[in-house]
Amino acid sequence: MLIKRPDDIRPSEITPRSLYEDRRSFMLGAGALALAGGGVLPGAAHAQAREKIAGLRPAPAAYTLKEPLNTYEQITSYVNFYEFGTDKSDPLRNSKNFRTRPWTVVVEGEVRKPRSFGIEELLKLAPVEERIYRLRCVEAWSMVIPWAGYSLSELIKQVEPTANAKFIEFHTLADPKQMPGVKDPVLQWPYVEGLRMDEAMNPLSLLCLGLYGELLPNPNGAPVRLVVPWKYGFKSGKSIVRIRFVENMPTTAWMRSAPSEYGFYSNVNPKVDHPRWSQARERRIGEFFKRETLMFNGYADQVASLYTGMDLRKNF
Ligand SMILES: Nc1nc2c(c(=O)[nH]1)N[C@H]1C(S)=C(S)[C@@H](COP(=O)(O)O)O[C@H]1N2
Ligand SMILES: [Mo]
Repeated sequence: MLIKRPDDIRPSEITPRSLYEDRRSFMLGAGALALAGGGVLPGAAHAQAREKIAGLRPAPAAYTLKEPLNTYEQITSYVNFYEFGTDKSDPLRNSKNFRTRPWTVVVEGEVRKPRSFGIEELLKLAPVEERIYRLRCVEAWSMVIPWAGYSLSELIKQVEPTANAKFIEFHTLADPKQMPGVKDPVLQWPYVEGLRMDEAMNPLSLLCLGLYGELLPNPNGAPVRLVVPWKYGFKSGKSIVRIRFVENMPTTAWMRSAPSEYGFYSNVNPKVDHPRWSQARERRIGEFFKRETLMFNGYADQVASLYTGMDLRKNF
């Protein structure tokens, strides 16, 4: 299959909702398993089997943005997943044999009921919804993505956090045998991210298990990742293996690597520039002209109240 470079992707290739619906009804009729990338060609760029999510339901309107979706090809081929390489096109190629079964997520720390969850348990923990979110990367590009999952709060409820649980750390897999990028000290591995408890409990915070009605593709963080749509994309850790409830604000992998550039909060904020570039505008992948970046990535109504009284320049 051909992998397009971002500059080759035209606006007309962003899929209108109606076409996506058609594609999905086609897929529903075509049975549960298909090959990646229309992968009938020998030497297809990735060999991950594609599997439809059973019982997926549409999310309420508040979680379903009405904007044209980026295509499956854009979303899986233009990614940041440094464990599989730092070039945006590396993860698709380098993750094709990534093993996502068996998979366990350990949940520990300041909780009354620490335990681990197998990936099959996670798929059944709560009804899996399709949510259409904007994703805004700190590098000033964005996409509109149909994720599948449920609110992270569903998992948090299960383990009963104690009063000491003020923050949550998310640790993602760092397996040098499967992930060539982990040999590169570009970050300190494993990739660690974090949220304040109230951010994690906000219903927008998504425990994400799928994309375009199917289980998550490897380049996007299979089998389970976070999606926190009002924050820069790097807050949404991929391929999570450990969730730890803690009392103190975690130091994330990006804070460790460049503390002046990446703060803990990393809320999308057009008024606070990155030290090396402006955050006022962004390029929607597939579009030519830049668009204005929205405060909290357009989710201010749902999340601005989490930060009342905080100086968002200091707490960047
Ligand atoms: N484990 C891990 N998670 C990660 C990253 C990464 O390098 N490793 N990159 C982040 C960045 S910078 C972005 S923009 C989003 C991109 O998610 P997407 O490629 O699925 O859109 O993943 C985030 N999660
Ligand atoms: Mo990013």
